[in-house]
Amino acid sequence: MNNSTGTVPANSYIQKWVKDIAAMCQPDKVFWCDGSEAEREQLTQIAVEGGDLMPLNHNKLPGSYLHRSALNDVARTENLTFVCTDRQEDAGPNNNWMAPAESYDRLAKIFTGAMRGRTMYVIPFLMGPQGSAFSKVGIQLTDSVYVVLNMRIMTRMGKIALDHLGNSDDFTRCLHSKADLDMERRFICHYPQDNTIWSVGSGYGGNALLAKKCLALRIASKLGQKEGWLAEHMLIVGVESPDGEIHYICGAFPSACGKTNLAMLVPPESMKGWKIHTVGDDISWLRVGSDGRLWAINPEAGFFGVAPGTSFKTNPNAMQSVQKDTIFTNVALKSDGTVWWEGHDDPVPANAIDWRGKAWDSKSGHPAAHPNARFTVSLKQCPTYSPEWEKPEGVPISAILFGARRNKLVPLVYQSFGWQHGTFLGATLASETTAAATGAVGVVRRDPMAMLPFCGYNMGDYWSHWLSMAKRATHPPKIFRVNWFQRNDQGKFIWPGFGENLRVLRWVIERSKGAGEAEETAIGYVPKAPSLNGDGLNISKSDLHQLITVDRESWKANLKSQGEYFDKFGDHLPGGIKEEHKALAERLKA
Ligand code: OXD
Ligand code: MN
Repeated sequence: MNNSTGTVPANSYIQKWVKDIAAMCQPDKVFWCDGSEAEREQLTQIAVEGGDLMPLNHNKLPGSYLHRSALNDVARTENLTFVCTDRQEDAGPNNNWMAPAESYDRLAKIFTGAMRGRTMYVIPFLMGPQGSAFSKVGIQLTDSVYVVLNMRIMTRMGKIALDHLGNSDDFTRCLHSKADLDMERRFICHYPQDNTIWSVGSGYGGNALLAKKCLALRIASKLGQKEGWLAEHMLIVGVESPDGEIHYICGAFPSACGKTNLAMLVPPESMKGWKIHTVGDDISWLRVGSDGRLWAINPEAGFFGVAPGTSFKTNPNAMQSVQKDTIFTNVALKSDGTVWWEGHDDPVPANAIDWRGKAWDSKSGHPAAHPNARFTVSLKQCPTYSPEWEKPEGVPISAILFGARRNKLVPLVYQSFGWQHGTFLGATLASETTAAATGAVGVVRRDPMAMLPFCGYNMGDYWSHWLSMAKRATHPPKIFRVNWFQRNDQGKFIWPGFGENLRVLRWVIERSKGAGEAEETAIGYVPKAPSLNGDGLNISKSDLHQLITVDRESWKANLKSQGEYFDKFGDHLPGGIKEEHKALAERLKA
């Protein structure tokens, strides 16, 4: 190819595809990435010269940079995200849908000539450990050097991916252009039948780092259905008890509900000898092992974490992770060339440059950092990083948590009666919305398995797939629902959360081993207070009681809204979910 930099891979499928896309997008140059250190330096320099990255104070934050996005491009745009299948019902009521031909046609018009005057980067990336049966390869083409540098942190990028792929055609074709960043011409389209993603008009993480939500969840969930595994919006954490036994737990929570915090929590003073091992904070791929258990890998290689609210008090391990080699997006810049956000340990700066690049002081009346400001950093920089992340077979999962933000109704923790009931607990997950997606914040929306924005096919079929796993997983993990977010009548959070969540994990592990005290209620097994209590928990008896009480009348009222939601899935709603809904109603009546 004329005017290209780097080594063209031998794989003829890649060569042909890149040639076709270049003919459409018409970049000035093609840059073939190899993932090397020298290349990182070169790309960083390009990004700094082009204004995509600003160097921070390298004495205080070595190797770290600030990126400011366009003002209209600060979160995932779910309303502009589509699953393009031949039949609309295969995308389901949970997805926006466009017919593939129409969508390719509309987007091709926007992509045509979109990279004129720009460089098109070719990014091969591997999702999952090298040599693992779990792993998948993608190739992303993009005109954003910021995207390349983020993908370099978030994935295993370059030669390692090409080596894994060899001469095969089996890779996800990911095309991305910022184009003109116009919301009217922004589309994030998925073509599961072609193993293809086209994203145009946004440079924001979840819209533009196509490895993450687009491939590792939307495309992968569909591949999982076809191939018999699960792609989930779940953290993976290893919990080691004082006697040295490690149990791995997966946890699904909607965006910005504390997955990153939970994945790297610090045990409280009162739980000496307990240790945490971080395998992942956002995405799990789960398969049935030959032992009948579920095994999980984290396909990613970094954290794309929410900065506001992160501090040495709330998440010391995240803070330690971002002391070097970090890309900060839409945080505030202090006069000493370091960064700040709402909830940071440093005092509110007298003045700063806000995320928009404007002078800011505490009287400005708006946050200095965008509420969805982010840090991108390698997993390996986390003090609790677990080398099990590299294991091709993954880690065996003892328990799955489904969590969400609910002021009232949902107890701190309860266990399902079995796999089918656990699937029902996931299917009925609902949460108050956050700033991670555009739209109103704080309204309750149903978010089954925390996958509503990320399930790449009909959610009813996805629940069937979940139910079918029980046939092959003879020793499946136990399933729990958790809620750290109950408030009292004064509007205050009742549960201290953060490190104290380990008390809940301790009970979860005991229950997974067939031990632990619980009370059987209409909604599931709820812990007895002493299982959570003990040294150092500064919480009144009545508050503790509220945390683990099942309010039958409120649950009865909730049944109707569950039923209305399920009705949307028509014939695709599996019998097992209907059965559980009916059984819950009967238990509540009894
Ligand atoms: C994320 C999200 O960035 O869920 O992980 O929005
Ligand atoms: Mn997420």
